[in-house]
Amino acid sequence: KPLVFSGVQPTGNLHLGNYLGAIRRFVALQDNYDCIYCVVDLHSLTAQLVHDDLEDQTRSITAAFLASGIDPQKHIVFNQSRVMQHAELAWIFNCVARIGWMNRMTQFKDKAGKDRENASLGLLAYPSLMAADILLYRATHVPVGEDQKQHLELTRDIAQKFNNDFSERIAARNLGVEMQVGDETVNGYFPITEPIIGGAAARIMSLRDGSKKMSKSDPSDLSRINLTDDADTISKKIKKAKTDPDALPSEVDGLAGRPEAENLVGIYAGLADISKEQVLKEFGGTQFSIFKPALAELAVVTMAPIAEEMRRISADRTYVDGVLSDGGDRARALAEATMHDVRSIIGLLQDQ
Ligand code: AQP
Repeated sequence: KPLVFSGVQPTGNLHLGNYLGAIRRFVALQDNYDCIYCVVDLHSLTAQLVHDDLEDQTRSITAAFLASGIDPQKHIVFNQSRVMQHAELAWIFNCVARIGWMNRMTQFKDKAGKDRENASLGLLAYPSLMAADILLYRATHVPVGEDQKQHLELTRDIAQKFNNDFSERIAARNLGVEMQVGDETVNGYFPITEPIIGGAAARIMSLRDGSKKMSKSDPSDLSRINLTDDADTISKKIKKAKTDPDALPSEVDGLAGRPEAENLVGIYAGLADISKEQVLKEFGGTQFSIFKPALAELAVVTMAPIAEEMRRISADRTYVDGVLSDGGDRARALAEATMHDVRSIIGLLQDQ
């Protein structure tokens, strides 16, 4: 059965990129898939070990999931560290994946910066833990922003190598399933997960620099719209967003070489759930002095109810903690079933 897994790190204020690129799509997938949505707190240690308020950050991401419309009863919402099988499978994948694969990850290069020798080993191994998150539930689909595409390809490589390396042992235990990989039908234990990426909001850029993605860790708060920003702050940030002096073009091709204009059109399209073409049909020829207020109004109308609901849910800490505890119990049961198979496939002795 198709199963969706995705996660968000509790590393700071959620922003419009996280919402449009990921969380909003999590909500939309609930009708057609079984979904597992995770606050990936172990991942948040990779770039920064000591956090002042990791517990509250974890609760806040959970509140954002719930406020956006994720149903924790029909689906599973939990924080990663409650289910220790994530770390266990990540260790096994550390032994499946090759160092060269990790060294090629652009996110590692970006986040490690020039002083690579001093980056944590966890930052290098991040994609291995991400593969474990996904494959622990044998998830078939993963909705993410475009920045995660390379990590998902690596997840597929890890699944494929595990399936190949252990093919005889998987078959001997009758644990394989037939699956389609490209044109080939293969038998394996782990699925070759499909990313769900795309649409106008797959990559929302910084409001201050159209060449950088909108990010929680950008030091400038003006670079992003936070999920918790009030109406005035949203309007101010959009007003101050970097643009060029020209009017909006009527065709998408006309956005080429205009990253800031393209970004604002993409944000509008994402918020209104329409294509960039449709936005330009309405606003082609319009100056930013007209387009920006329209965008600000749409952002406020879309985001304000979520912020309000987040505040309401966050006030009930017992409820939020209960969701995570219950979700953790349900996730653990699924995760342990997978790990039992994996230990058996590898030959790690365990009670039968
Ligand atoms: N700018 C973005 N546009 C579209 N999608 C985005 N995502 C992140 N930024 C954008 C998607 O949001 C989900 C959760 O991201 P994450 O918090 O787990 O990790 P991240 O990609 O590292 O997010 P940030 O905001 O950039 O955090 P920091 O600054 O801590 O690195 C993912 O699906 C991601 O693709």
